[in-house]
Amino acid sequence: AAESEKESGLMALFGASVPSLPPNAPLMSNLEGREKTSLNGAWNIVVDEHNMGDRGLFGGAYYALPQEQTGMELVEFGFDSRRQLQVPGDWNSQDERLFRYRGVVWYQRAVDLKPEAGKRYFLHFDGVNYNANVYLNGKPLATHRGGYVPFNVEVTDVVVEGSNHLVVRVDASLDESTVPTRDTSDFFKYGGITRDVHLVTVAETFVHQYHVFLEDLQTRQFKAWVQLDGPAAANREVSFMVGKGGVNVSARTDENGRAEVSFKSDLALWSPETPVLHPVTISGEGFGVEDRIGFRSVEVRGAEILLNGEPVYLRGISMHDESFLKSGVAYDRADAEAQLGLIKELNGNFVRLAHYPHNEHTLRAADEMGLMVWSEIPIVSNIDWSNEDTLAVALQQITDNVHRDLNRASIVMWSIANETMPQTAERLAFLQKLAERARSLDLSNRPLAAALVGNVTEEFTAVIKRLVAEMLRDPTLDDPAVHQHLQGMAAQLIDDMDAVLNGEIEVMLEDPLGDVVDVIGYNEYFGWYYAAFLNKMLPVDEATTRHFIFKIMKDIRFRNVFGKPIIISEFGAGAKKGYVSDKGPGMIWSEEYQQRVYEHQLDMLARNEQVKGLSPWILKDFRSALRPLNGIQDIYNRKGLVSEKGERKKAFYVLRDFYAQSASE
Ligand code: GCB
Repeated sequence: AAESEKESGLMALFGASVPSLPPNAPLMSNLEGREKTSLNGAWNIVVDEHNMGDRGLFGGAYYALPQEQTGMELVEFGFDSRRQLQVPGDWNSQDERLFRYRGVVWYQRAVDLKPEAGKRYFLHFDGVNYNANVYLNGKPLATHRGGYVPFNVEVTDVVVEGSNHLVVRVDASLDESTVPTRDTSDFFKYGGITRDVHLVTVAETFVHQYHVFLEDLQTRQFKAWVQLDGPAAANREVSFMVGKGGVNVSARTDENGRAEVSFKSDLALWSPETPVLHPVTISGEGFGVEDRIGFRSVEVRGAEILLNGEPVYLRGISMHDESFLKSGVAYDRADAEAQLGLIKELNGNFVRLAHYPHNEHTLRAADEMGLMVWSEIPIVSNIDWSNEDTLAVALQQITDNVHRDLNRASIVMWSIANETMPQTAERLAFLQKLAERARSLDLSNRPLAAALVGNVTEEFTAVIKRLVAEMLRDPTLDDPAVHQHLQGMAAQLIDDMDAVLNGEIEVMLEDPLGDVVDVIGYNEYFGWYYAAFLNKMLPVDEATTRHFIFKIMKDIRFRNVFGKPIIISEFGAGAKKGYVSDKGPGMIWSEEYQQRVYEHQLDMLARNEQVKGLSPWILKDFRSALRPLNGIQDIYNRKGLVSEKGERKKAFYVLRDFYAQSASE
C-alpha cells in the first residue's frame, strides 16, 4: 500500500496526463442575435507551468469544486482576486511575467444563474488560444483546439441555481502537429481566453444555424436554409422575414430539423459604397433569432472578380487581429472600428484578415462599414500534412470559420493557406480537403483563395537576367572585375541583350494549389527581401542591387498558368516610425525607404492587368518573436503603415493617394 501510495504520489508529480474530454457541441451562428449574459471581466487564475492541474499536488484537480474549509485540509492551490487576468485579452501583454509564456493557465470565475425549465444554456467562447478544456461545477465538459475560432459548450444539465463554478484550462503550447505550428510563422502566438465569453440562453428547440443569401443576381433569386436543434426540431413550421415589410416565406423542417426556401426579391444589394444590411428574422412557435444581413453576389469569371456583376478592383491591406488602441490582441468593437477606420481613410474597400479568423466584432464592423473581407485559417508555412489529427483540427477550423461568418456579406472569399511548404502531394491532398469542406458548407459559392508559393530561382531567372543586363550597361559600375564577372554571367544567361532590356519580366505562378482555388493570392517582396537574395548571386553590394531592382520593377508582370485573377496578397518593407539611420537618409528601416518601396510597387502593380487587387503587408506594426532587432524592431514586425500606436508613416499616404486615384477611375 505504501508503495502504491508513493507511486500515485509520483504519478501526480510527473505523470499528470490530461484526460480527453468530449468535443464541444456544434457551433451556433449569430452570437449577436442571441439572449446572452457577458462573462467578460476579471477571472481568477493559476499559472500551471508544470502541467499538474489536472490532478493537483494536494487539494485535487484545479477544476474541482472548492472544498469545505475546516482549516485542516491541505490544499496547495487557490483561485481568488489576488491573481487575475482580464477576459477577453491575452496573458502575454497583461502580465510582464507571462510575456513569453506558452504553457497552461487555469481560469476561474463564478457564474450566477437562475435556470428556467424549458431553456437551454450554452457557454460561448469567441476564441481561446490554443487548447481549451471547460469544466463546470467540478465536471469536465468539453475540449476545443484552435485559438481563433469560436466554440460553444452546452451546460444545461450541469448548471445549478445560484453560483456556478466555471473553470477553463487554457494551454497555449503548440507543436509540429498543431494549426498553426510552433513558431515558424511570423506572428505572436498569444495565450489566454483572448475573446468574449458569454452564457447564451436558448429555447429547448432553437435555431442553431442558417444561411440567407442571394443565389442568382440576374433573377434576384434568394435562398435560405435553417437548421433547428432540440427535441422538437423535426417537422416544424419556420418563417423567414427578410427586409422591412418585405419577404415573408415559410417552410417545414425535415426529419433532421432542416428547412430550405427560395424566394425572389428586389432588396437593395450590399456593396462597399452602399453597405445596406436588412433585418432578418427566422422564427417558429417558441423560438426565433434576428440578424442583419447584406446581400450581394461575388464571382470569379475568367481573370475578373465580379461584385454584383461588375468587375471590381480590391483596394486592400492586410491586418493581424491586434489594435493600436491597446497592446496585445484586439477583441472589441472599438478595436474593430479603429482598425477598419484606418482602411477607410486609405480609401480601401478590402481587407485581408491574416493569418487566422479574426474576432467576431471585426466581421460585424466590416459588414456595416462596407469593406470586403478575405478570411483565412492559420494554415501557414509548414503543416504536418500527413497527420490525420492535424487534418481533423484544420477541418474543424475551416468549418467553424465558415459557420460563424456565413451570413456576413463582407466576406468575399475564404482563404485556405498562406505560403505553404513543401510543395508535396500530401500538402495538396490536405488543402484539397479543406477546399471541399468550405465548398460543401457555403452554398453561396464564395470564391476560395490562397497565397501560393513561387519557385524562387525559376521565377526570378528573368529578373536576374534583366539585372545583369542593366548593370552591364551602367557606366557607374566601372570596376573592371565586376564587369568581367557580369559579362561571364551574361554569356551564360542572356542570348539577346536587347530583347532582355526591352521586354517584360514575367513572374509565372504555377503552384498546383492554383488549380484548387478560384483566386490566386501571391506574396511578393520586390524592394525588400529579394534584394538580399539576388545580391548573393551578383558581384555588387546590396545597395546597388536595390537600386537596380527599383529600376526594373516597372516591367515585372505577374501571371498565372490557371487564367485566374491574381491578388497580390502581400508586399511591403520594414520601417520604424521616425527612424533616421546614422548611415544617412533613405536607408532601410527608414520611412523614406518604405515609401520608396510602395511607390515602385504601386507603379508596377498598376501595370499588371492580371492583378485584380492588393493587400499590402501590413496595416499596423505587429508583435513577432522573430523580430528582435534592438532599437528598430524590438519584437515587432515593422512593415506596418502605422506604428503599434497608430502613428501614420509616410507610405500610408502613398497608398492612400493611390487608392483615391484608382477609386475614381
Ligand atoms: C510573409 C508572411 C507574413 C510575414 C511577412 C514578412 O510572406 O506571409 O506572415 O509576416 O511575409 O514580414 O516577412
